[in-house]
Amino acid sequence: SGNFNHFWTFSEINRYLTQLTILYGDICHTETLGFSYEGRAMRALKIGRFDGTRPIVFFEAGVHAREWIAPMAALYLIEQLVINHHTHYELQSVDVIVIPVLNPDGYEYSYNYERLWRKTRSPNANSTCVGVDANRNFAHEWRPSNNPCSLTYGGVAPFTEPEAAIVRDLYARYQDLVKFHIGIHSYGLYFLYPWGYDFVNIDNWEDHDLAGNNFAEAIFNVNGTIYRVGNAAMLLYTAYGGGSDYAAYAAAELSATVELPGGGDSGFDLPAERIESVVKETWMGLEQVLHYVADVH
Ligand code: 0X9
Ligand code: ZN
Repeated sequence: SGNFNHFWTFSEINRYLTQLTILYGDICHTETLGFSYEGRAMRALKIGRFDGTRPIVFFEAGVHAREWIAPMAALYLIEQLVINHHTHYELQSVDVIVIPVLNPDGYEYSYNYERLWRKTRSPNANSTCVGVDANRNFAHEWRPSNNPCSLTYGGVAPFTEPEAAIVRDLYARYQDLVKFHIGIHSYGLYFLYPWGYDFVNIDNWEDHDLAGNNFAEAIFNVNGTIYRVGNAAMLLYTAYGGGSDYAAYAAAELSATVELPGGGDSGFDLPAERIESVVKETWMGLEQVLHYVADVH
């Protein structure tokens, strides 16, 4: 099993995923969904049968490079689901897809060169500024933006970034089998549901609110960490072309962005000593997401 006392390098993460599929090949496998701008594999761990009938819960982390705690939380979730597979009744009816590092170029760049890097690493025409915010590069309520140097630059068009396009492709492939989409981010202690592009609630916001409160309560019961649950635009800010909005628009019955705890000087550089307690409490919340889907479907 993994060591949650330090932040793993991208190659450590890949070795871990490969190792798990060797040891537990009967219940999980990895799939390379595409390649980043710099050619790194964007891998998913898939747990379950994927026979075209079972509901799917889809977790993605690491779309923002500097939010290192997010991939760690996704890896801890993977570990719990795979190693303790038989203790999770929800896995008898639900399939799970986890992308622990959706933006591997950015993650490597943040790890090796610039701790607070956020975006992808693709070049922008007529600019020395690099990268697009992949969480502004989705087609639902995408808006043109004119400043490639902005941290939230959405690109010249939706899905210019392979990091967003592979999520689009997953929805094209699995469509409404995907019942719940969770984007794992940091930081802020939020469970944010659509819509994020405007101050308007998604039709089934009450279901989102219930699922979010289950998530928050399970986490509160671990260490007393308090999450706020609500509409993404109202609770945080509006953002165009986000992945959670796209998921809800494309097919997912429920969709949320979770913002894990902050720490360190910037909020993103949580000290390594805190990883273990954060991923453990987060797992208790994410398990409720699986229960929600298993119990409803
Ligand atoms: O701005 C984002 O992409 C997310 N926050 S982060 O600090 N991790 O970058 C929040 C996205 C949630 N959606 C909206 N607030 N609309
Ligand atoms: Zn983020």
